[in-house]
Amino acid sequence: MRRGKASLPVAGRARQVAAGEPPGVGERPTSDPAHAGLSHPVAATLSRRDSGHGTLRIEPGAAFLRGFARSEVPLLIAEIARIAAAAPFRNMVTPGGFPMSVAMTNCGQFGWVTDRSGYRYLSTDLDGKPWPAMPTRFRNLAARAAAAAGFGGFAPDSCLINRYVAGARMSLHQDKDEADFAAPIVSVSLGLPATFLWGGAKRNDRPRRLRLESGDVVAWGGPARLNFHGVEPVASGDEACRYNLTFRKAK
Ligand code: MD3
Ligand code: FE
Repeated sequence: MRRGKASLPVAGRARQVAAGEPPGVGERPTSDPAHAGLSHPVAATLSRRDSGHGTLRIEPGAAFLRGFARSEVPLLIAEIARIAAAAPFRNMVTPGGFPMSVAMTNCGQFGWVTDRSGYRYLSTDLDGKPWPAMPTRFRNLAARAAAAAGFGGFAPDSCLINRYVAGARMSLHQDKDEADFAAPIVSVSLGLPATFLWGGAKRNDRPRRLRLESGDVVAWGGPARLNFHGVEPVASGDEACRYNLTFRKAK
């Protein structure tokens, strides 16, 4: 992925991005027969308008599943605590030498890391210890969400866990450190809400803004797989931090 540009110095200032509603947003329930059982990636449009639990908004390559993981948020956060006890969150350093404001750890066969040597997937943490196994609950959630978005058979080998304390952000970047862009990416938001930035194929495409709340899931693939995206600085609130689980097929 490359937070090449995703990462900013911890002290980095928020980047202002103009808000924009997606044009012609269509809201469709997951049960809509026109979108059930899709055998290939469809697409979804993201919108800040409330779509209600269990609905999808469709536009090429991305599906927004509001509240898809809501019922299991406490269990997911408990799993994160277990993983972090074995593989601690780190503010990893970009190749340019800047510590990221987002702290990260991983579980699964491969984990995304960065240091002065570059961005890459490793089977161990930077200290040489294998990543904790991906919990069955994580694996199942990712596969169910991908399937609901039209990406059947998703088998992630990597789960990056991002932790955003207030002020942490991720600037616009593409996820391109994976071997095969045919596989989708599934993102699960937990804890504090955040404003997600969803751009186009080019860095200069003006991003749309989408508020992601605890339990929301987004799946990306097909024509949207290499879109630029980022996260605005997280505001403080009722919870200590925001977590994002990012499921990928790394290799
Ligand atoms: C849009 N994390 O770690 S993944 C990342 O909230 C990252 O922490 C986000 O971006 C976060 O790289 C959530 C969202 C995502 C992932 C892949 C995409 C959005 C995407 C690919 C294409 C378009
Ligand atoms: Fe990303």
